[in-house]
Amino acid sequence: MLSETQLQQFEKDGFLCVDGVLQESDMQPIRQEYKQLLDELAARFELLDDAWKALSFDERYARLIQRHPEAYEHLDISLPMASELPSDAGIHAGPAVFSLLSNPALLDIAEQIVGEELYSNPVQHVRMKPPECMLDEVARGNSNIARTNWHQDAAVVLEAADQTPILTVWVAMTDADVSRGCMRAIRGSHRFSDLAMHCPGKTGLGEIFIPESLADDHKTVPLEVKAGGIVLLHQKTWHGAGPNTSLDLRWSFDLRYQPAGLSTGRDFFPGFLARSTASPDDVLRDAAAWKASWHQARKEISSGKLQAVFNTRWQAYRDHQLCA
Ligand SMILES: O=C(O)CCC(=O)C(=O)O
Repeated sequence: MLSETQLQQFEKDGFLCVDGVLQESDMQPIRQEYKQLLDELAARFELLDDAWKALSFDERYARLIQRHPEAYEHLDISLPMASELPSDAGIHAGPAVFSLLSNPALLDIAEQIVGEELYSNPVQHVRMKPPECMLDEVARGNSNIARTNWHQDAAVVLEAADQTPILTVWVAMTDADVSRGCMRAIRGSHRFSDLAMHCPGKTGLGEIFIPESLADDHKTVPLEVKAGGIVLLHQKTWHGAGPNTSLDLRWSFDLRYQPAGLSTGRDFFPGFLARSTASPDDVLRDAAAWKASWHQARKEISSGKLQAVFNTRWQAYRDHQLCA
């Protein structure tokens, strides 16, 4: 649980780093699930040879993503941000990830900020960033595997969620310091008046960004935490992440929670009730049902029954001089 001082710090700064929230026993099943997933992907992409077997987890991931950056979608915990989805689009919705989303230590903290009716917002990702020197120019433009441009999370969801208080809970699976490309933020930026101007992504719908020149006017704070620590972010806090200049993997999950009953800003993707005092029987406790909900969304989006729309509000700035 957060102390009163920590809660006030979060209010004031728009971010809070908290070490020691998850135990090794919380993280071990996720490491195990991803280890198995990497082997499955190695088989799919024909990398499963004797050399593969001799590699560590970090080395296996680096080899896979270097040769097949497109494999990333099978590791992510959301469907790809694309309006046209193939019926077999990749997503990882395994039971260990569902346990993380429902982890009592994370929910206790989220409840202190969001309230008792906690809904898991489906804007969620895994970020697995190998040393950036291993990546080519194209991969370096992908914030899931390399640096993350300045942005506000409120700008990443549709306008329908402008009034929804969405809390980002960023979970470190490895230590995250400056050399590994930890997040960085601008203190108090959640209290700047309007949403900042964001440019449409150059390399993908998810890559909208606040022009560097606007962020350059402010002092930035590195959000360093150890593995098992978390970073809380207000939805309007300006933040991003530097490159991983170390020789180690930088691995994190960004999860989001909000009060139940409000738009998530991506209502075509499935969220779920994670904790509730008013309707405890409606809390989702079944990992298989969660996975099925993502598969159902994929079916409906790929068949055209459901429309998936991302970040349309920033298209108007495509030719803006600051977006060049
Ligand atoms: O982990 C990162 O590099 C970026 C995460 C992020 O931008 C977020 O959680 O909103």
